[in-house]
Amino acid sequence: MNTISWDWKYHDVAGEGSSQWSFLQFAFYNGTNYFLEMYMGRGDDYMDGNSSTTARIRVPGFGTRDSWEHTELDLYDIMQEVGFIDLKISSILFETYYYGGILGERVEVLIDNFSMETHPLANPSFEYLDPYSTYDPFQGWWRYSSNGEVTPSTMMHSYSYSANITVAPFGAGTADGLYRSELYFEFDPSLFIDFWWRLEDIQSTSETCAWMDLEFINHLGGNSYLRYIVGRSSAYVISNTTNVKWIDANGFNQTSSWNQLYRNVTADIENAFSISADDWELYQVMTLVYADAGMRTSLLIDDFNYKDGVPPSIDSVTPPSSVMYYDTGYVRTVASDVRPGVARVVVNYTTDSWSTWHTTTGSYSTVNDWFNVFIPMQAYGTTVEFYVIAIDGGGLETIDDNGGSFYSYTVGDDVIPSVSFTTPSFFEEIEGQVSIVIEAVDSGSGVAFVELYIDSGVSMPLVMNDTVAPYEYTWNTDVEDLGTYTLYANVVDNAGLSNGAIVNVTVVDTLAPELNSPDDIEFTVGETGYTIDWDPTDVRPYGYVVYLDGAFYQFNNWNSSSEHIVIDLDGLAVGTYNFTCVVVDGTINGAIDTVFVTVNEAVVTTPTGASSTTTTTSGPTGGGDLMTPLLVVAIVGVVGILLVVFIVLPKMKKT
Ligand SMILES: [Ca+2]
Ligand SMILES: [Ca+2]
Ligand SMILES: [Ca+2]
Ligand SMILES: [Ca+2]
Repeated sequence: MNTISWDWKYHDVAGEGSSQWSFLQFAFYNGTNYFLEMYMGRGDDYMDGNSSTTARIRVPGFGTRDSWEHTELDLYDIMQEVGFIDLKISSILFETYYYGGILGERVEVLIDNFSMETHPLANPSFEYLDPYSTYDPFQGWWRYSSNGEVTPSTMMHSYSYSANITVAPFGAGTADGLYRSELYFEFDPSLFIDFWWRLEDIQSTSETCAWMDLEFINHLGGNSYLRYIVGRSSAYVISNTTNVKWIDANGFNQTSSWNQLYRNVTADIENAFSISADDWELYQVMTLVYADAGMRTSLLIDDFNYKDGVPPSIDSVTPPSSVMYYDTGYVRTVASDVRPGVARVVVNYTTDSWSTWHTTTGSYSTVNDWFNVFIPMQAYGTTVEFYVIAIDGGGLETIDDNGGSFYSYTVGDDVIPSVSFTTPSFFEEIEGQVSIVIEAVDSGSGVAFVELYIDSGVSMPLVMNDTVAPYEYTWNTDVEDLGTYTLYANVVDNAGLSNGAIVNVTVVDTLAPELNSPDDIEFTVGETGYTIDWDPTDVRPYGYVVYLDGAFYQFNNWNSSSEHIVIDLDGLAVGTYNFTCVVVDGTINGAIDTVFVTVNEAVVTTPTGASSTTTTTSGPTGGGDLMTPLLVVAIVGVVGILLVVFIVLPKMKKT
C-alpha cells in the first residue's frame, strides 16, 4: 500500500478541446522508463489510450472545473492494475498544458496538500545505480566531492551492493562521501535510525576520520548536527560546539566487520543538545570519509533505514471464561502501537505445561478495535495456559504473560449426561432373573457412575453403583413380591452433573408349579407303610388340595418349595382310589397329578387235603363323595383363591 493524496482545482478554457489538460505524472525506471499519468482534467473530457510504457487514468473528480477536489489513491494498487511491476519512482511531476489561441485565457490548476508515504532516503540499500548521471553513482545519493572513489561494492550487507567510499589522497588531505538532502523529515521518540557500516581500512598515523552525519533544522536558528564517528585517528581532533555534537558509534574503529548504528535520534538530540527535539526535522543524512595525504580510509555503508523502536503495548487481555469442552477459547486483546501499528496478535498456548505448545493468530475486529484469538476446543478438564504476543509492522514484539504466571483456564462441562433403560422396557412384565441394562453416555466429562434404585413403593434400595460400562444388573425377581416396581437409573458425570431415567415394570409369575408324578400304587389290604409323596416346587408356593375320587380330601397351605405333600395310605379298604393333587402358586398357576391306588383283597389258601377255599376279606370300602360346589366354597374359605383355580383351569399343568 502506498497512499498518495492531494487537493486540486482545475480550470480550462471552454471550447478549446483536447489541447489543454492537467495531470500528475509518476515516472518509473527499471532500465526502461514508464509513466503513470493521472488526469485531473482535459478540455474535451476525453483521454488518450495507453501504451506499453504509458498508462493514463482519470482520477475521481475528473471533469470537474473550478472547484476543489480531494484525490486519494493507492499508488501500489494502481501500478499492479496497469502492470507496472517492480519499478522505482524516478520523478513526480504535475503537468498542466495549454496549446490554445485565445488571448488572455489560461489553463490553471491549483495544487495543495500533496502527500505520499515514502522512505526518507531513496535507495537506502544502494541497490540502484543512477542511469541519468544526476547522482554519482547511486540513485538518490549525491556525492560530497569527487576527491575519492565512491563505487558499488559486492561486499554488501544486503541484496547485491553496498556503497564503498574510499579516500586515499596523495596531495592534501581530502574527503568524499554520500549524502541525501532536503528531507524535511519529521521524527518522534519512537523512531530509530538503523544504519550499517563496515570500516575496511583506516590508516591512522595522521588525521583521519569517518562519520555519519545527521543534519537537523530547528527553530533555534542555524542547522544542528549529530555526528556518529565510526573511525577516527587519535590525531584527529574533535570538539563539540553549539551546533555540532559528536558521538562514538558502537564498534567505533573496528575494521572488516559490519556494524549497526541503531540510535534513538530523539534521545541523542536531547542528551547531546540538552533541548527538546520536538520541533526538529531531519534535513540531511551524510556519510563522510576523510584521509590525510598519503593515508587511506575506506568505508562501506549499506541499509540506511529508519525504524520504529517502540514495540506495541498490550493494554488488556481478557482470558476466556466458562469454556466448555465444546467451546472454542476466546482471548480478547486490546493492543496499540504508535508506529506502524499492530500487525498481529498471536497467542501461544499449551495444554501440557509447555512440553508442547501451539501458536494461533488473532483476527482484528474493526468494530471493537480489539484482536480476537481463538484457542481450539479442548477436552474436559484440560488446563490451557497461554500468553499473548503483539507484533507491530516492524516486527517489534511485546509479550503479556500475566506477569510470568501465564493466563489460564480449565475446560468445563455443563451438559448433563444422557441415560436410558435398554432393558426392561416400560410396563414390561418380568419374572425370574431380569437383566437390567442401562445406557449412559456423557461426551464431555464422561460418566462417573451409574446408580440403580428399585422402588417397590415401600422401600427404594440402591442395588447397583457401576463405574464402568456396560451398566448392567441382574435382578432376581423371584425373591420379590409380585407387583409394580419403579426402576430409577441415576447417572452422574465427572463434572458432577446428573440425569435420571425411570421405567415401571411389573413382577409377575407365569410359571406353573412343578409337580412330580409318583407311580400308581397297589398293595394288599392290611399292608402298611404306603404313601403318596408329591414334591411340588414353585418360587411362590401357595396351597394345595387333594381329592380322593373327585371328592375333597385334604388341603393346606403350601409354604415352601421343599415341602412334600404326603398322603398316608395305611388302613385303606380294598378298592381302587383316585388321589388327585392340585397345587397352585400365588398367581393361580396350577399343576395337577393323579395317583391311582389299588388295594387288593388278601387271599387265604387252604392247605392240601382240604377243600381249597379262597376267602376274600374286605377291608374298609373306599370311594368318596363327588366334588360339590359346597366343598369348593369350603376350600375357598381356607385357601382364599382356590376357587379361581378351577375357573382358570387351562392354566393348570397336568403332570
Ligand atoms: Ca545493499
Ligand atoms: Ca511500534
Ligand atoms: Ca457432561
Ligand atoms: Ca410360579
